[in-house]
Amino acid sequence: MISSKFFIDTLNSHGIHFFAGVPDSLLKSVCAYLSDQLDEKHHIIAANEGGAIGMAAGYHLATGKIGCVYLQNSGEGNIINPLASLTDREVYNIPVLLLIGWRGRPGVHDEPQHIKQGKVTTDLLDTMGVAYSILSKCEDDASRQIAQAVDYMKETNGVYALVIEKDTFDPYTSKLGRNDKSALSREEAIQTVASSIDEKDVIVSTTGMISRELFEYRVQNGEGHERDFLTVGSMGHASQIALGIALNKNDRRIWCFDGDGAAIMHLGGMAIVASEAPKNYIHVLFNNGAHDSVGGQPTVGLDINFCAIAKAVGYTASFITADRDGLIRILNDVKKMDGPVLIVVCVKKGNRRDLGRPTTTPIQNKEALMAFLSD
Ligand SMILES: Cc1ncc(C[n+]2csc(CCOP(=O)(O)OP(=O)(O)O)c2C)c(N)n1
Repeated sequence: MISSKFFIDTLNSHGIHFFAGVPDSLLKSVCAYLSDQLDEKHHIIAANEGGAIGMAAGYHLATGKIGCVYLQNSGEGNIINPLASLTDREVYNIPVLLLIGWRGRPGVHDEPQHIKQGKVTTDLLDTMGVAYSILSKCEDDASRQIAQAVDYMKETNGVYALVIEKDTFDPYTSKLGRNDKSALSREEAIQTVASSIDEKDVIVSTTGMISRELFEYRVQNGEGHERDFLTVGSMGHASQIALGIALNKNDRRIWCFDGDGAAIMHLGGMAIVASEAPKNYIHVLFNNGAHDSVGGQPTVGLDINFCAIAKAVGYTASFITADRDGLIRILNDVKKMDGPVLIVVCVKKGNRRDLGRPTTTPIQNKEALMAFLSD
C-alpha cells in the first residue's frame, strides 16, 4: 500500500498543489490527509464533481498550474459535461489530474449501485479521450506513474486519470476533531420521523447511511420495505425522485430523507420542488455537516442556512431542530400544513458499527414500492 503522505508529497514535487473533489471511501485516507495538511485555498471539497473540474480549470487559468480532482467513480457522470465541453482538447484544452476511486471493479464484491459504474469506469475514460493508468500499490511504481502522468499533461494539456483500486492507500485518520453540534444521532432522528408518518405515506431516502438506517429500522420493527424508496446511488437526486412521486400521488404525503452532502450536490433541485409546490411534499434534511457515509469529510452544511434557502426559493415553511422533542413538535405541526416544507434535523456524525445493508435488491425495492403506490 501507498502512504497518503508519500502520494501527496510526490504530487507536490511535480508542482501539483491544488486539490478539489467529492470524497470517496476508497480515497478516505488521501482526503483526510489533504484536510489535515492543506488550507482552504489549496483543498476544496466541492458541491459536486463537475464543480471540482470547474475549480481546477479556473485554477489553471489563473496560475498556469495543474490542479487535481478526486472523485468516486459514481461521480464520473457529473464530470462528463465539463470534460467534453470545457477541458477537452477540442474546446479549451485544460490539463487536470483526476483521482478516481474504482468502486465495483469487476471481480471485486461491491454493492448493487456500484456494479454498472465499476464495469464502465475505464470505458468512459476511453470514450472521453482521457488517458489513464491504474495506480500501483507499490510506491516506486506509483511514483513513476505520477511522473508519466505529469509529463503527459504538460506535453498535451490533456486530462489524465489515476484510477484507484480498493486498498491502495494505507489507513490514515484525520487529526481534526469531530465538532458535533448536536447530541441527536442520525439513526434516532430517522426512527423518530419514520415512526410518525401515516401508513399510506412514502419515504424516498438518499444514498449512504440514511437509506441503510431506514432499512434497518423497518427490519427491527418487523415491517416490510414497500413504503420506502432507497435511493442507493444517484447522489443528490432523492429530492427529485420524491417530487416525481408527489406530483403524481396527491392522496399521500411523500417524505424525502436527504443528507446535507447530497442536498448541496444538486441544490437547485429545491428550487424546482418549490416551483412545483406539491402540497404533499416534506423534505427532511439530516444535517451532520459531513459526508458521513464515506468517511466524515466536512461539507458546508453547518455553515449555511438551509431554512433560509428553502424560504427564498418558495417552500411554504421551514424548521430546524437539534433534539428529539423539538423534532416531534415540528412533525405534529407539519402534518397540519400544506407543503412543500423543509425540516432540518441537526444530527451528530457517525453510525452504529454493526449497521447492515439492504438485503433486498433495488429491483425488489422498486416493485414493492410500485405495488404499494398502486393500492
Ligand atoms: C455522484 C456521487 N459522488 C460521490 C458519491 C459517494 N458518496 C456516497 S454517500 C456520500 C456522502 C453523502 O453525504 P450526506 O448526503 O451528507 O449524507 P451522510 O452520509 O452524511 O448521512 C458520498 C460522497 C456518490 N455516491 N455519488
